[in-house]
This record gives sequence, C-alpha cells and structure tokens, in this order.
Amino acid sequence: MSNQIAGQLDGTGRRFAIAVARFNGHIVESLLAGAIDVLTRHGVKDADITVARCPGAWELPLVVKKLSAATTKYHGIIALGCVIRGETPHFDYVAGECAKGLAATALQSGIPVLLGVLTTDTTDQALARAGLKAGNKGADAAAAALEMASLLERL
Ligand code: INI
Repeated sequence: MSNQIAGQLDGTGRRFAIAVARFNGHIVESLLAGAIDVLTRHGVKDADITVARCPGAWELPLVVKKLSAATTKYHGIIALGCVIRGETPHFDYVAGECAKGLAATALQSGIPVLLGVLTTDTTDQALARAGLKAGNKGADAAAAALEMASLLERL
C-alpha cells in the first residue's frame, strides 16, 4: 500500500495574506471577492485575512516577499492581479517578472505563494475568468492556498 500525502481544504485556525494589484481594479476586485469567499467558507476568520494593495502586478513579488517575512506568520500568501496583453507592450515583462518573482519568493520563504494573476489577451477573457463565466481565478488561488497550507504541514 503506497503512502499517500495530500492537503485538505480546511482553513480553521489559519492565517492568510492577499496581495492585490490595483491595475485593472474592476477585475481584480472580483478576484479578491472570490478569494475571500472561498477562505471564509472553509473556516478562515475574517480577522485572519490581511489584504495589502499595491499599484500593479509588477509590484506584487516585493509585497509578497515583505509579507512572507512579516512577524505575523501566514500559512499562505495569495497574489492577485490582472495583466492584459492588448493594453501594454510591456505585457511580457510585467506578467513574466511577476510570475518569476512570486515563484522565487515561495521557494525562498517556504510559505505557499499562490498565483492568482490573470494573464489574458483581452479584457473580455479577463472578465470571464474573474467570475463572469469561466470560474474565478481568485477563488481557485484561495482553494490552492488552503490545500498547500495543509499539505506542507503533512510533508
Ligand atoms: N500592471 C498590471 O497589473 N496589469 C497590466 O495590465 C499593466 N499594464 O497593462 O501595463 C500593469 N502595468 C503597471 C505595472 O504593473 C507597474 O505598476 C508600473 O509599471 C509601475 O512600476
């Protein structure tokens, strides 16, 4: 019989931080609502959720790095943003460096860092993934945060 280890979606007694980029705010606020909804429905108290806002996706890695080193120890940090290709020739830099920075912070800190950053070609695609018709990437990232927090405790 193999030894199987997996995380559960139980947020009881856990603390999470959410870093939120203000750029494309109408979309990112829907990601934030989805993330908070999933966390609280799985037992995380409102008081145990910290939300930190920054200008854009480019700034998310630094904010997440500071949160990962904060005195309050979080069980997971969720990064939320929205980068739309049609709106900027900087798409590849902003989206690429954001993802790279977040991945590096997770590995350096040992704290799960969840990628809830939409990268789409159009605003319609982003809206669809922010709760309109193709799920909510913020909610997905929050579920992954719960799972990873539980999994890391068991590994
Ligand atoms: N930031 C985003 O989060 N999404 C974008 O689509 C975007 N565009 O289109 O440029 C964007 N740019 C701002 C960037 O994240 C920084 O805040 C800015 O360059 C200041 O450092």
